[in-house]
Amino acid sequence: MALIEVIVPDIGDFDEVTVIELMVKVGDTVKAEQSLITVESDKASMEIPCSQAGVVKEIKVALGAKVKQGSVVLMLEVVGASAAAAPAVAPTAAASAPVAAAAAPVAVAAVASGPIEVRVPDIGDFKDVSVIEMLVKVGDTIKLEQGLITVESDKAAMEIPSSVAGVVKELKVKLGDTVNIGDLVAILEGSVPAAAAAPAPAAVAPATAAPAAAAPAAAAVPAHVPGAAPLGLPHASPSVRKFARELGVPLNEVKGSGLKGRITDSDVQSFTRSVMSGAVQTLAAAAQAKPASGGDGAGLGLIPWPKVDFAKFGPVERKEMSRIKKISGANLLRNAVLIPAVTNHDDCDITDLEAFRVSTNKENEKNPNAAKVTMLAFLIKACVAALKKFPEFNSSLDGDALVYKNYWHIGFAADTPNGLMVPVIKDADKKGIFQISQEMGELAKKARDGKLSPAEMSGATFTISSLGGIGGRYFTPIINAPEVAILGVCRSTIEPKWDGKAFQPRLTLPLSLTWDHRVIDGAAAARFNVYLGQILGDFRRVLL
Ligand code: CAO
Repeated sequence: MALIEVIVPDIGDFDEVTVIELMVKVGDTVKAEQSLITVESDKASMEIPCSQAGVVKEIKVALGAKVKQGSVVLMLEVVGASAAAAPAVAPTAAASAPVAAAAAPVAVAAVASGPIEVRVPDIGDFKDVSVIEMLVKVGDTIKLEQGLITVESDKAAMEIPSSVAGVVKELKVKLGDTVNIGDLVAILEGSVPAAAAAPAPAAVAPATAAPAAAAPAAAAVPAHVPGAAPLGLPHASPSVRKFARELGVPLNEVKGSGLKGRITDSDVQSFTRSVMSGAVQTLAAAAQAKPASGGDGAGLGLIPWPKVDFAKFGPVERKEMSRIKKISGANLLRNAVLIPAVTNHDDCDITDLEAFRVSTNKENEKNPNAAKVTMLAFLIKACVAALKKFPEFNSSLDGDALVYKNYWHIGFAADTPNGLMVPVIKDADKKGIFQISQEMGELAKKARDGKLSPAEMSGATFTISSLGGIGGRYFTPIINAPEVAILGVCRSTIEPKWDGKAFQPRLTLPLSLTWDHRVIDGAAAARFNVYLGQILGDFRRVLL
């Protein structure tokens, strides 16, 4: 057993670095190569590993302390070593220490203007470092020394800057790639400044395998030292970044409790705990929830909803909205915001259909079991025929794909004392007008009585909203997502229609078809309305 000093190894051309994290404590048993502290300059963060296994007896540095090559980090009790072996710690440590400082500038293969290859410079004795961030994209105009990518080993994260200014023509690496010295990072169109043209890969000093070589190597190259983290990236050591990635924690949402706001392992752990307990929501989750919950417009980058003290202007009464109104309001808002919706208005002639409906109801007046036939039932049946002819109206978006449904469940908006509800006539294609009328009556009553089950309100492939019993001319209904279209109908009126010889009084039904422009084109929408009008004008067409 012997007590040895573990000292800061050769860290290239960094003079003094700040201790930003203590990764072990007194009493810890550490392995060889285990990281002891994280230090940071204004260009790089690095973990200082231990060159030998042992037990930490005393820590000689404090958070925020400045250290440099040779500073004592801690006292380590090692097995089988003699006190005389202590000084050997430093060089050994140096060999395995991060050498971000020794990194050369990004090397270029050309000296004239034109396409320039930008390669990974000498990054010391790091091998197979992972590309963890792309800092530029093709077409970007970049400045001299601007970071191109961030790479990470298990010991350090470094930004690879460009030694030339120019326009990125091609990126030769992607996220997750592993790169080594000399690998091609990007091809730039630009001109090489005189100072940067010299260090081509061949000119880069040898890797700092031995401590003696490290300092001269670093000194020999211009000062394009990879930085610790790109602008805006949260402060965290590579091991913390790795830990956060494994847990899927968005580091930029974690508040660091370490020095200068640095994020530590325990910050990541407590963030994870808060998310799991529901106390905190990640931004991604919040962004998804925002449209549904109404929000205040901030998530969309809008100015906040006006807050007015209405009582200042006159007497007011505040009433909480019904649960249904709150739920439907959130859904309507999401659908209105997220769907690029367009509404086509049209008219159709339902003179003969209305005459047929009235006579049918008259025939059944004496039959107590026969449901009253409604115009809406005919509309449902006519829509099924149109949906079959134009299947995209009966589809839903699923990512980049369209899901075409081979069933025709038609929802209809029902006005209830508690708010809008949309019961669904399932398999409307298989049902006759009487059955649809009867089911509609039952479902509408249930809706008004607040007795609809979730199953009776789900599965619609298309919705009709009829204001015919109330009035109005046209309106712009909001699509009931994930459906892609909705038909609004208003009150039919007698209109004069020119038959080629004279104006004839015709019962005219106003149609308002709203459709999702991601799925449906204007021409298809116009055709849908025309076809629907033809069916409603002569219902025998349903049989064709
Ligand atoms: N043109 C002229 N008259 C019409 C008509 C039309 N397009 N549609 C219905 N009518 C008549 C009916 O024939 C009925 O007259 P009679 O009593 O003389 O037979 C009367 O208007 C009442 O009909 P109704 O609206 O009660 O029945 P319906 O089958 O047409 O509709 C239902 C049922 C549940 C859809 C309806 O009651 C309802 O709630 N509509 C409102 C839907 C709504 O709120 N939409 C807006 C959604 S967006 O906020």
